[in-house]
Amino acid sequence: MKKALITGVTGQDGSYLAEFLLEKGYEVHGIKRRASLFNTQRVDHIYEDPHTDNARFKLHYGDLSDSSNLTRLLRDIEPDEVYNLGAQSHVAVSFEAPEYTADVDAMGTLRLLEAIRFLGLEKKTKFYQASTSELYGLVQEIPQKETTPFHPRSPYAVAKLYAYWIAVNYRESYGMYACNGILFNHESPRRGETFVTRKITRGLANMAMGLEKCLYMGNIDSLRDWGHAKDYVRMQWMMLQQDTPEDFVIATGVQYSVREFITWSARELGIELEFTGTGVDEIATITSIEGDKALALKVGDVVMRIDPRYFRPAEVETLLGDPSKAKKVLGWTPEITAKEMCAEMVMEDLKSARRTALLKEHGLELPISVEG
Ligand code: NDP
Ligand code: GDR
Repeated sequence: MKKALITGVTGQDGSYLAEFLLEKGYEVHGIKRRASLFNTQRVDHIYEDPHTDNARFKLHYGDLSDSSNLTRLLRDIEPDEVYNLGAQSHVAVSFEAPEYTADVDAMGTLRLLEAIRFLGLEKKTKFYQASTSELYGLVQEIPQKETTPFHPRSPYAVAKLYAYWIAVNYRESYGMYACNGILFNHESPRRGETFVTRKITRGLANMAMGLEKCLYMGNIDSLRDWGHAKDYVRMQWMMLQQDTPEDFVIATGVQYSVREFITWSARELGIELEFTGTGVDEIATITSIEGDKALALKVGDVVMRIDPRYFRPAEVETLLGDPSKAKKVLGWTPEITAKEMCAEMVMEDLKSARRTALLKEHGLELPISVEG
């Protein structure tokens, strides 16, 4: 039975990847951080009581800032595959916490690679690094492919640039099977609430149920190439099943604006919007409502305003990936379109908003708004 170790197993991708590898028959080990509240919601459904025989999903406490912890875990588990998905992954937050982001996202990657080498596992353990389209930042070429020059635009992207190159360096220096998946934005109903797609689907669903008043957004002209996390974790595994390690761009090859994503999400709730005004004065107003999903809203309501607090000190205006190498070499193509994914996210958030509204009706107030 193959063994995999996933850092970031409690995150969006980690949870889908753990499910995927369990289905493939792997023993899956995941690193979770100590927190004062439970933080394993995304993997609770695959939790197995460690006291039962043959449990194949095992969680360990750990942190990418702690070399001794990582080394001990690698020594005990001796994994065939390591997926380094753990990171402070929010671009805007990286401007607030640049040093922490560098420690976890850049140095954390080095700590893992060095532990593999120190333990003499460099010929056994394959290593996947969660690299990112943010490396392209101020884009030098459209669409972006594996050979496009990098120009990172945030402390997050600069930290990930180090991680990218240290993975390449360990491959070239020590013959390690280490590779980078340069993944463009991918989302799902499990996406963190402060990333733009989820902020929109959750915010509009909450408004439909009368739980929130308005969405406050940053740069809605921003263009992204959005895919579904389920398609992208399949690709992470495929990258480690080759004879030689290589780096791949993973994207859909289609881009949309944040404004378009707001429009689609509203339509899933039967709402048509009109965008008026420019810059920080732009607003989105409801022009019609069909069906009974948005009971708490009415024509004329303003559901989106711009809040400059969500502008970034340096913005990545446009990202569009060229996944042709992944298609040619690995036979990978994404199966879920951005629009289908948006519909799934809105429906899941609507279900959750309905539950919250019901609890509220019975006197239980839950916190709603999330800054991001
Ligand atoms: P999430 O933010 O959903 O998950 C990040 C995971 O990292 C969480 O499990 C988090 O733990 C964990 N983590 C954070 N800090 C530490 C630390 N100090 N030590 C150990 N673990 C830590 O990210 P995604 O699942 O969306 O992304 C996975 C990876 O892919 C990340 O590295 C991200 O930067 C990268 N990436 C993501 C893309 C996307 O569009 N989703 C695109 C390209 C790259 P906790 O749950 O406790 O917070
Ligand atoms: P990104 O994702 O920065 O691309 O990083 P995010 O969803 O945060 O932003 C996408 C674009 O939307 C614009 N935007 C807003 N973003 C947020 N979060 N909140 C807002 O209110 C808002 N309004 C407009 C942003 O400015 C940006 O242009 C994600 C993360 O998952 C990274 O870890 C990953 O590496 C990259 O995708 C690829």
